[in-house]
Amino acid sequence: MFKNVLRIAAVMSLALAMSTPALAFKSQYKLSMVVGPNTAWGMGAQRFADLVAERTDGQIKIKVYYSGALFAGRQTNEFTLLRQGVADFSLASTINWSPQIAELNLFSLPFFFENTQALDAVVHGKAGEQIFARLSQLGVQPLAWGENGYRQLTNSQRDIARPEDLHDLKIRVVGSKLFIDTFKALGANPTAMPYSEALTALQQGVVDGQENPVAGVIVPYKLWQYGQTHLTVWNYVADPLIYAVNGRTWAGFPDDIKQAIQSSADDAAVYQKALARVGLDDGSALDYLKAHDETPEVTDPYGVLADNGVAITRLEDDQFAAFKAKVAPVIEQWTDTIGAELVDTARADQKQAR
Ligand code: X2X
Repeated sequence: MFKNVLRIAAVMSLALAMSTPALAFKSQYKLSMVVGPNTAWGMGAQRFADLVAERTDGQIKIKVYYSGALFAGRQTNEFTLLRQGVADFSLASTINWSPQIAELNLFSLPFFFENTQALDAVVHGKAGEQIFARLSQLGVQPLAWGENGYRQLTNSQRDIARPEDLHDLKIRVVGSKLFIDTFKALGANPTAMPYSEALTALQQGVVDGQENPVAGVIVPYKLWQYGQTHLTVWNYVADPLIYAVNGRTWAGFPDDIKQAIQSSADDAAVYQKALARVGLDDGSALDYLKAHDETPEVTDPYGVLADNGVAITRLEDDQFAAFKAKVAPVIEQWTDTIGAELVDTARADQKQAR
Protein backbone atom coordinates (compact mmCIF):
# COMPACT_ATOMS: atom_id res chain seq x y z
CA MET A 1 0.00 0.00 0.00
CA PHE A 2 2.66 2.49 1.12
CA LYS A 3 4.80 1.54 -1.88
CA ASN A 4 1.90 2.27 -4.18
CA VAL A 5 1.44 5.67 -2.67
CA LEU A 6 5.12 6.40 -3.21
CA ARG A 7 4.93 5.20 -6.77
CA ILE A 8 1.92 7.40 -7.50
CA ALA A 9 3.65 10.38 -5.91
CA ALA A 10 6.73 9.79 -8.05
CA VAL A 11 4.67 9.57 -11.24
CA MET A 12 2.80 12.72 -10.32
CA SER A 13 5.90 14.79 -9.68
CA LEU A 14 7.39 13.58 -12.95
CA ALA A 15 4.20 14.60 -14.72
CA LEU A 16 4.40 18.03 -13.08
CA ALA A 17 8.01 18.46 -14.10
CA MET A 18 7.19 17.55 -17.69
CA SER A 19 4.04 19.66 -17.83
CA THR A 20 3.93 22.38 -20.43
CA PRO A 21 5.36 25.84 -19.73
CA ALA A 22 3.14 28.48 -18.15
CA LEU A 23 2.25 30.20 -21.41
CA ALA A 24 0.74 27.20 -23.17
CA PHE A 25 -2.96 27.60 -23.81
CA LYS A 26 -5.58 24.91 -23.69
CA SER A 27 -6.51 23.57 -27.11
CA GLN A 28 -10.05 24.62 -26.33
CA TYR A 29 -11.77 26.57 -23.56
CA LYS A 30 -15.31 25.84 -22.43
CA LEU A 31 -18.02 28.47 -22.02
CA SER A 32 -21.16 27.52 -20.13
CA MET A 33 -24.66 28.64 -21.12
CA VAL A 34 -28.16 27.85 -19.88
CA VAL A 35 -30.10 28.41 -23.08
CA GLY A 36 -29.74 27.59 -26.77
CA PRO A 37 -27.89 29.26 -29.67
CA ASN A 38 -30.87 31.07 -31.23
CA THR A 39 -31.41 33.39 -28.25
CA ALA A 40 -29.92 36.88 -27.74
CA TRP A 41 -28.03 35.28 -24.88
CA GLY A 42 -26.67 32.43 -27.02
CA MET A 43 -25.76 34.73 -29.89
CA GLY A 44 -23.95 37.03 -27.48
CA ALA A 45 -21.87 34.10 -26.25
CA GLN A 46 -21.00 32.95 -29.75
CA ARG A 47 -20.06 36.50 -30.76
CA PHE A 48 -17.69 36.66 -27.80
CA ALA A 49 -16.07 33.34 -28.77
CA ASP A 50 -15.69 34.49 -32.40
CA LEU A 51 -14.17 37.84 -31.43
CA VAL A 52 -11.72 36.19 -29.03
CA ALA A 53 -10.58 33.76 -31.72
CA GLU A 54 -10.15 36.64 -34.19
CA ARG A 55 -8.36 38.99 -31.80
CA THR A 56 -5.97 36.36 -30.45
CA ASP A 57 -5.14 35.06 -33.95
CA GLY A 58 -6.75 31.75 -33.10
CA GLN A 59 -4.66 31.21 -29.97
CA ILE A 60 -7.70 31.16 -27.69
CA LYS A 61 -10.50 28.95 -28.92
CA ILE A 62 -13.72 28.99 -26.93
CA LYS A 63 -16.44 26.43 -27.43
CA VAL A 64 -19.91 27.43 -26.26
CA TYR A 65 -21.76 24.64 -24.45
CA TYR A 66 -25.41 25.53 -24.94
CA SER A 67 -28.52 24.44 -23.11
CA GLY A 68 -26.86 23.58 -19.82
CA ALA A 69 -24.65 20.90 -21.39
CA LEU A 70 -21.70 21.67 -19.09
CA PHE A 71 -23.66 21.38 -15.87
CA ALA A 72 -26.21 18.75 -16.85
CA GLY A 73 -29.02 21.28 -16.73
CA ARG A 74 -28.30 22.18 -13.09
CA GLN A 75 -28.05 25.89 -13.71
CA THR A 76 -27.82 26.94 -10.07
CA ASN A 77 -24.50 25.01 -9.89
CA GLU A 78 -23.01 27.09 -12.66
CA PHE A 79 -21.06 29.49 -10.48
CA THR A 80 -19.46 26.67 -8.51
CA LEU A 81 -18.41 24.91 -11.70
CA LEU A 82 -16.94 28.08 -13.16
CA ARG A 83 -15.08 28.71 -9.94
CA GLN A 84 -13.68 25.19 -9.98
CA GLY A 85 -12.67 25.51 -13.62
CA VAL A 86 -15.07 22.86 -14.96
CA ALA A 87 -16.17 25.76 -17.16
CA ASP A 88 -13.44 28.23 -18.16
CA PHE A 89 -15.83 30.96 -19.26
CA SER A 90 -19.48 31.71 -18.77
CA LEU A 91 -22.19 34.06 -19.91
CA ALA A 92 -24.54 33.73 -17.00
CA SER A 93 -27.68 35.23 -15.53
CA THR A 94 -27.31 36.78 -12.09
CA ILE A 95 -30.33 34.67 -11.09
CA ASN A 96 -28.46 31.40 -11.52
CA TRP A 97 -25.50 32.55 -9.44
CA SER A 98 -27.60 34.09 -6.68
CA PRO A 99 -27.77 30.92 -4.53
CA GLN A 100 -23.98 31.24 -4.02
CA ILE A 101 -23.67 35.04 -4.10
CA ALA A 102 -26.26 36.73 -1.92
CA GLU A 103 -25.48 40.16 -3.43
CA LEU A 104 -26.76 39.08 -6.85
CA ASN A 105 -30.28 38.84 -5.44
CA LEU A 106 -30.26 42.62 -5.85
CA PHE A 107 -31.34 42.06 -9.45
CA SER A 108 -34.17 39.74 -8.42
CA LEU A 109 -35.80 42.22 -6.04
CA PRO A 110 -39.30 42.62 -7.47
CA PHE A 111 -40.15 46.00 -9.02
CA PHE A 112 -36.76 47.44 -8.05
CA PHE A 113 -35.67 48.59 -11.53
CA GLU A 114 -38.26 50.92 -12.96
CA ASN A 115 -36.76 50.90 -16.44
CA THR A 116 -33.67 49.84 -18.35
CA GLN A 117 -31.98 53.20 -17.69
CA ALA A 118 -32.19 52.42 -13.98
CA LEU A 119 -30.74 48.97 -14.58
CA ASP A 120 -27.92 50.38 -16.73
CA ALA A 121 -27.17 52.95 -14.03
CA VAL A 122 -26.75 50.21 -11.44
CA VAL A 123 -24.62 47.78 -13.44
CA HIS A 124 -22.38 50.59 -14.69
CA GLY A 125 -22.47 52.40 -11.35
CA LYS A 126 -21.02 51.87 -7.90
CA ALA A 127 -23.22 48.87 -7.09
CA GLY A 128 -22.13 47.09 -10.27
CA GLU A 129 -18.51 47.82 -9.44
CA GLN A 130 -18.91 46.37 -5.94
CA ILE A 131 -20.54 43.24 -7.32
CA PHE A 132 -17.73 42.73 -9.82
CA ALA A 133 -15.20 43.17 -7.00
CA ARG A 134 -17.03 40.53 -4.98
CA LEU A 135 -16.92 38.09 -7.88
CA SER A 136 -13.16 38.47 -8.33
CA GLN A 137 -12.74 37.96 -4.61
CA LEU A 138 -14.56 34.65 -5.03
CA GLY A 139 -12.25 33.48 -7.80
CA VAL A 140 -14.21 34.48 -10.88
CA GLN A 141 -13.04 37.36 -13.08
CA PRO A 142 -16.02 39.33 -14.41
CA LEU A 143 -15.55 40.88 -17.86
CA ALA A 144 -18.74 42.64 -18.94
CA TRP A 145 -22.45 43.04 -18.28
CA GLY A 146 -24.97 41.68 -20.77
CA GLU A 147 -28.70 41.31 -20.39
CA ASN A 148 -31.40 38.68 -20.40
CA GLY A 149 -34.10 41.30 -19.93
CA TYR A 150 -37.35 42.18 -18.21
CA ARG A 151 -39.05 39.00 -17.16
CA GLN A 152 -42.74 38.81 -18.03
CA LEU A 153 -45.28 36.36 -16.69
CA THR A 154 -46.92 33.72 -18.87
CA ASN A 155 -49.47 31.04 -18.08
CA SER A 156 -51.85 28.59 -19.70
CA GLN A 157 -54.97 29.44 -17.70
CA ARG A 158 -56.07 33.06 -17.74
CA ASP A 159 -55.24 36.75 -18.08
CA ILE A 160 -53.41 38.05 -15.02
CA ALA A 161 -54.08 41.70 -14.23
CA ARG A 162 -54.32 41.61 -10.42
CA PRO A 163 -52.53 39.58 -7.74
CA GLU A 164 -55.84 37.73 -7.14
CA ASP A 165 -55.65 36.33 -10.67
CA LEU A 166 -52.49 34.47 -9.69
CA HIS A 167 -54.24 32.64 -6.89
CA ASP A 168 -53.08 29.02 -6.71
CA LEU A 169 -51.49 29.06 -10.16
CA LYS A 170 -48.45 26.79 -10.25
CA ILE A 171 -45.57 28.94 -11.42
CA ARG A 172 -42.14 27.59 -12.30
CA VAL A 173 -39.25 29.72 -10.99
CA VAL A 174 -35.49 29.29 -10.67
CA GLY A 175 -32.71 30.78 -8.58
CA SER A 176 -32.64 31.59 -4.93
CA LYS A 177 -35.52 31.37 -2.48
CA LEU A 178 -36.30 35.01 -3.21
CA PHE A 179 -38.38 33.90 -6.19
CA ILE A 180 -40.38 31.48 -4.06
CA ASP A 181 -40.99 34.25 -1.51
CA THR A 182 -42.09 36.70 -4.20
CA PHE A 183 -44.60 34.37 -5.80
CA LYS A 184 -45.93 33.20 -2.45
CA ALA A 185 -46.45 36.83 -1.45
CA LEU A 186 -48.44 37.26 -4.65
CA GLY A 187 -50.67 34.30 -3.78
CA ALA A 188 -49.30 31.89 -6.40
CA ASN A 189 -47.98 28.38 -5.87
CA PRO A 190 -44.33 28.59 -7.00
CA THR A 191 -42.06 25.64 -7.66
CA ALA A 192 -38.34 25.84 -8.47
CA MET A 193 -36.85 23.83 -11.29
CA PRO A 194 -34.13 24.29 -13.91
CA TYR A 195 -35.08 25.57 -17.35
CA SER A 196 -34.26 22.19 -18.89
CA GLU A 197 -37.12 20.67 -16.88
CA ALA A 198 -39.45 23.64 -17.13
CA LEU A 199 -40.29 23.07 -20.78
CA THR A 200 -41.48 19.51 -20.11
CA ALA A 201 -43.33 20.62 -16.99
CA LEU A 202 -45.15 23.30 -18.98
CA GLN A 203 -45.93 20.92 -21.81
CA GLN A 204 -47.37 18.31 -19.47
CA GLY A 205 -49.30 20.88 -17.47
CA VAL A 206 -47.38 20.03 -14.28
CA VAL A 207 -47.00 23.80 -13.91
CA ASP A 208 -49.34 26.48 -15.28
CA GLY A 209 -46.91 29.29 -15.85
CA GLN A 210 -43.42 30.75 -15.75
CA GLU A 211 -41.59 34.07 -16.06
CA ASN A 212 -38.89 34.95 -18.58
CA PRO A 213 -37.91 37.76 -20.94
CA VAL A 214 -39.99 38.11 -24.08
CA ALA A 215 -37.19 38.65 -26.62
CA GLY A 216 -34.61 36.71 -24.62
CA VAL A 217 -36.47 33.46 -24.02
CA ILE A 218 -40.26 33.40 -24.59
CA VAL A 219 -40.16 34.13 -28.32
CA PRO A 220 -37.07 32.07 -29.28
CA TYR A 221 -38.47 29.09 -27.38
CA LYS A 222 -41.99 29.64 -28.79
CA LEU A 223 -43.52 29.11 -25.37
CA TRP A 224 -47.05 29.34 -26.84
CA GLN A 225 -46.33 25.85 -28.20
CA TYR A 226 -46.06 24.79 -24.56
CA GLY A 227 -49.50 26.11 -23.74
CA GLN A 228 -48.34 29.56 -22.61
CA THR A 229 -51.13 31.60 -24.19
CA HIS A 230 -51.47 34.44 -21.65
CA LEU A 231 -48.76 36.99 -21.01
CA THR A 232 -48.65 39.86 -18.54
CA VAL A 233 -46.25 42.73 -19.13
CA TRP A 234 -45.31 43.65 -15.58
CA ASN A 235 -41.54 44.38 -15.77
CA TYR A 236 -41.07 42.98 -12.28
CA VAL A 237 -37.46 41.78 -12.59
CA ALA A 238 -34.76 42.22 -15.24
CA ASP A 239 -31.80 39.87 -15.02
CA PRO A 240 -28.43 41.04 -16.29
CA LEU A 241 -25.95 38.56 -17.74
CA ILE A 242 -22.28 38.47 -16.80
CA TYR A 243 -19.43 37.55 -19.13
CA ALA A 244 -16.86 35.95 -16.86
CA VAL A 245 -13.78 33.75 -16.74
CA ASN A 246 -12.33 31.47 -14.08
CA GLY A 247 -9.91 33.49 -11.96
CA ARG A 248 -6.90 31.17 -12.30
CA THR A 249 -7.40 30.87 -16.05
CA TRP A 250 -7.52 34.65 -16.28
CA ALA A 251 -4.41 35.12 -14.13
CA GLY A 252 -2.51 32.74 -16.38
CA PHE A 253 -3.10 34.77 -19.54
CA PRO A 254 -0.43 37.25 -20.68
CA ASP A 255 -1.46 40.90 -20.96
CA ASP A 256 -2.05 40.99 -24.72
CA ILE A 257 -4.40 38.01 -24.47
CA LYS A 258 -6.19 39.58 -21.51
CA GLN A 259 -6.72 42.75 -23.52
CA ALA A 260 -8.06 40.83 -26.50
CA ILE A 261 -10.48 38.90 -24.29
CA GLN A 262 -11.61 42.01 -22.42
CA SER A 263 -12.30 44.00 -25.58
CA SER A 264 -14.14 41.01 -27.07
CA ALA A 265 -16.37 40.80 -24.02
CA ASP A 266 -17.04 44.56 -24.12
CA ASP A 267 -18.01 44.50 -27.78
CA ALA A 268 -19.99 41.25 -27.60
CA ALA A 269 -21.91 42.64 -24.60
CA VAL A 270 -23.05 45.74 -26.50
CA TYR A 271 -24.28 43.55 -29.36
CA GLN A 272 -25.89 41.05 -26.98
CA LYS A 273 -27.75 43.77 -25.08
CA ALA A 274 -29.02 45.31 -28.29
CA LEU A 275 -30.40 41.93 -29.38
CA ALA A 276 -32.10 41.51 -26.00
CA ARG A 277 -33.78 44.93 -26.32
CA VAL A 278 -34.88 44.97 -29.96
CA GLY A 279 -38.54 45.89 -30.19
CA LEU A 280 -38.75 46.54 -26.45
CA ASP A 281 -37.07 49.95 -26.22
CA ASP A 282 -37.42 53.32 -27.95
CA GLY A 283 -35.86 51.95 -31.11
CA SER A 284 -32.20 52.56 -30.25
CA ALA A 285 -31.35 48.85 -30.07
CA LEU A 286 -32.55 48.23 -33.62
CA ASP A 287 -30.84 51.42 -34.84
CA TYR A 288 -27.59 50.27 -33.31
CA LEU A 289 -27.82 46.83 -34.92
CA LYS A 290 -28.73 48.25 -38.34
CA ALA A 291 -25.86 50.70 -38.17
CA HIS A 292 -23.59 47.68 -37.63
CA ASP A 293 -25.08 45.68 -40.50
CA GLU A 294 -26.79 43.24 -38.18
CA THR A 295 -30.26 42.02 -39.08
CA PRO A 296 -32.06 40.56 -36.07
CA GLU A 297 -34.54 37.83 -36.92
CA VAL A 298 -37.26 39.27 -34.70
CA THR A 299 -37.80 43.03 -34.47
CA ASP A 300 -41.25 43.02 -32.86
CA PRO A 301 -41.45 40.29 -30.19
CA TYR A 302 -44.90 41.37 -28.95
CA GLY A 303 -46.17 41.23 -32.53
CA VAL A 304 -44.87 37.67 -32.84
CA LEU A 305 -46.66 36.72 -29.61
CA ALA A 306 -49.93 38.27 -30.78
CA ASP A 307 -49.65 36.55 -34.18
CA ASN A 308 -49.36 33.25 -32.35
CA GLY A 309 -52.49 33.76 -30.32
CA VAL A 310 -50.94 34.90 -27.05
CA ALA A 311 -53.27 37.24 -25.12
CA ILE A 312 -51.19 40.15 -23.83
CA THR A 313 -52.18 41.99 -20.66
CA ARG A 314 -50.61 45.38 -19.95
CA LEU A 315 -51.10 46.64 -16.41
CA GLU A 316 -52.83 49.90 -15.56
CA ASP A 317 -51.06 52.01 -12.94
CA ASP A 318 -53.34 50.88 -10.09
CA GLN A 319 -52.94 47.22 -11.03
CA PHE A 320 -49.19 47.64 -11.09
CA ALA A 321 -49.35 49.27 -7.66
CA ALA A 322 -51.34 46.32 -6.30
CA PHE A 323 -48.58 43.86 -7.27
CA LYS A 324 -45.94 46.16 -5.88
CA ALA A 325 -47.71 46.49 -2.54
CA LYS A 326 -47.88 42.70 -2.09
CA VAL A 327 -44.13 42.22 -2.44
CA ALA A 328 -43.05 45.09 -0.15
CA PRO A 329 -42.34 42.70 2.78
CA VAL A 330 -40.23 40.48 0.49
CA ILE A 331 -38.07 43.44 -0.46
CA GLU A 332 -37.60 44.37 3.15
CA GLN A 333 -36.67 40.85 4.19
CA TRP A 334 -34.25 40.29 1.31
CA THR A 335 -32.56 43.65 1.72
CA ASP A 336 -30.91 42.17 4.83
CA THR A 337 -29.68 39.13 2.91
CA ILE A 338 -28.33 41.21 0.03
CA GLY A 339 -26.84 43.81 2.34
CA ALA A 340 -28.62 47.09 3.10
CA GLU A 341 -25.56 49.06 2.03
CA LEU A 342 -25.48 47.55 -1.45
CA VAL A 343 -29.23 48.08 -1.87
CA ASP A 344 -28.78 51.74 -0.86
CA THR A 345 -25.87 52.11 -3.26
CA ALA A 346 -28.03 50.71 -6.06
CA ARG A 347 -30.79 53.18 -5.18
CA ALA A 348 -28.28 56.04 -5.30
CA ASP A 349 -26.97 54.82 -8.69
CA GLN A 350 -30.53 54.88 -10.03
CA LYS A 351 -31.11 58.42 -8.77
CA GLN A 352 -28.02 59.66 -10.56
CA ALA A 353 -29.43 58.35 -13.83
CA ARG A 354 -32.62 60.41 -13.54
O1 X2X B 1 -34.14 29.49 -16.21
C1 X2X B 1 -34.53 30.57 -16.63
O2 X2X B 1 -35.67 30.99 -16.46
C2 X2X B 1 -33.56 31.44 -17.39
C3 X2X B 1 -33.25 30.77 -18.71
O3 X2X B 1 -34.11 32.69 -17.63
C4 X2X B 1 -32.35 31.59 -16.55
O4 X2X B 1 -31.36 30.95 -16.74
C5 X2X B 1 -32.40 32.54 -15.41
